[in-house]
Amino acid sequence: PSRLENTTAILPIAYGSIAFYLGPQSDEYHTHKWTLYLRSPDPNFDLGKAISKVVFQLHPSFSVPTRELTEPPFEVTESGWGEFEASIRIVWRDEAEERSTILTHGIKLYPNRAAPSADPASYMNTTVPVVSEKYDEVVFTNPKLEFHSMLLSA
Ligand code: SLL
Repeated sequence: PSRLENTTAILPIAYGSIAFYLGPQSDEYHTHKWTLYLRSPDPNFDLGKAISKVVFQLHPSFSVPTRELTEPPFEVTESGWGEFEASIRIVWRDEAEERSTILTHGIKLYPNRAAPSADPASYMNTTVPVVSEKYDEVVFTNPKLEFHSMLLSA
């Protein structure tokens, strides 16, 4: 009954990965250090107000592939050797009465090479990270009144 009618609420989100090549500190299984994250593109909005937890699902080669975070920053930092597709499940706060949102993100360790002849120095670089970020908007249809007003408050 407390759902608003003919209303949509929109929550902008940004998610992605940032990866650094480890250079001389590399070993066979740890060539890169990366962070997979979910954040608000609006620095004044605290995503923690809307989210009860974020579950990051990593590749099964990680010893603990499921990582749950109940407060910001919603991110996981790891070291590894390969690119893979991770999933990010957002569980909204109970009072929202919304189904969870599932995102996927390909963790990118290597930059796009312009040409096969590209200088390896351009991707074997320990100071320039490889960033892959997406911007998206979660749409809540006929949201609960309290959830809607919370999303509108900065
Ligand atoms: C594949 N793309 O499809 C590869 C999988 C998995 C990467 C890459 C584990 C690190 C660790 C890691 O980096 N896995 O064991 O700590 O086969």
